[in-house]
Amino acid sequence: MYTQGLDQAGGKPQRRDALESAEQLAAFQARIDADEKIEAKDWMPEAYRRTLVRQISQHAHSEIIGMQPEGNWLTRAPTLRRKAILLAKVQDEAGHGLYLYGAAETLGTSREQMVQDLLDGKAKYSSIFNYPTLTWADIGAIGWLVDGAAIMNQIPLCRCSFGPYARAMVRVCKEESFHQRQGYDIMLTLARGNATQKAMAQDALNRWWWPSLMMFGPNDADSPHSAQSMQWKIKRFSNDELRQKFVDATVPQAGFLGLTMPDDKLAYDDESGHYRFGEINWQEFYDVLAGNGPCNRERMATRRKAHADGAWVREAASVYAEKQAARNAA
Ligand code: BYC
Repeated sequence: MYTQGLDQAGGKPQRRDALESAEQLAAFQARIDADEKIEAKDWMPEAYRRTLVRQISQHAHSEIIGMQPEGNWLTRAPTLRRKAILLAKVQDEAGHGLYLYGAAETLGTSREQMVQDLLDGKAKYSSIFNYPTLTWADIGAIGWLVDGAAIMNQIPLCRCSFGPYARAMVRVCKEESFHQRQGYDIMLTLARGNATQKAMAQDALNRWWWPSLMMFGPNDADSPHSAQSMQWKIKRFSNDELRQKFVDATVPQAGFLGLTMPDDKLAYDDESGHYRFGEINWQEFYDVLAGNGPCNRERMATRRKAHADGAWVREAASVYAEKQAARNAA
């Protein structure tokens, strides 16, 4: 649990928030309103710090767990070229996780603590990674749709008010855009292939479309954190705004592939200039968040095993660091 925000007062734990003055809070909001970047050592409200640790660490966990569905296809990629590309992509996701843990650590929570929160089931990761990758076309659909949704959400995060997060996102977004193109390239190859290949691409689109829309989070009216995060300019667009942008950008791409969106309510609305789409199955979303998606247990079991298997590496690295420090001191 994040404890840095707690003080002992009269023997009772008291949130530091209670000690924040109206002047401090107003001065902080004025900096945000003036589009100044907040840096790690600057004064910030404890609730702002907690929100960032929550969001950035969950984002980092998503990158790390997100390696699993695609890693599943590394040994079965159809060509050497596809395998090399997929390997590079999966390694990029590990890198994103590391930049993000680094950005979150500047807020005073250790990586060990954040990882422990994930392993203990206290911290979330993106719902999307609890779905299985059944065919090679799923790798195309993940790149096209999941990375496409991720970019839509992450480009505005490059302008997030917290400097270390915003700067980490610049590089992440560049890499995500390559990931999205490689996914679309797989889909294009399959869509232009024989009837079986085209059917595989359509099937992957059918299964990944709705979970991709869920990546943006609950509708604005049901999103407890949005209003405050928008006021602090952590979020620059609401969940529904980003979801709509994603739908508007992606529907024509499906048309170019000659694939059909699995939504009979999808229609272009001339008046608003947007695609209208059907109702998301929010029950499914909350079931996945509660740990009951198709692959939640498998994903966490794999992560716990990887963490346990890596214990000797962490131990060796810290003993080596201690030896170096002792040698330098001598
Ligand atoms: N899945 O008030 P809300 C990637 C949670 S990785 C799970 O709207 P907020 C990639 C939310 O955390 C993609 N949980 O929250 C990697 C909150 O729960 P807590 C990950 C979700 O934070 C490898 C509660 O629901 N991207 O790109 O204002 C390969 C209420 O929601 C989800 C990021 O993490 C979900 N889909 O907005 C390929 C981006 N949605 O914390 C690709 C950074 C909501 O109170 N994060 N929840 O227990 C964000 O932009 C925001 O945190 C969200 C949610 C838009 C996700």
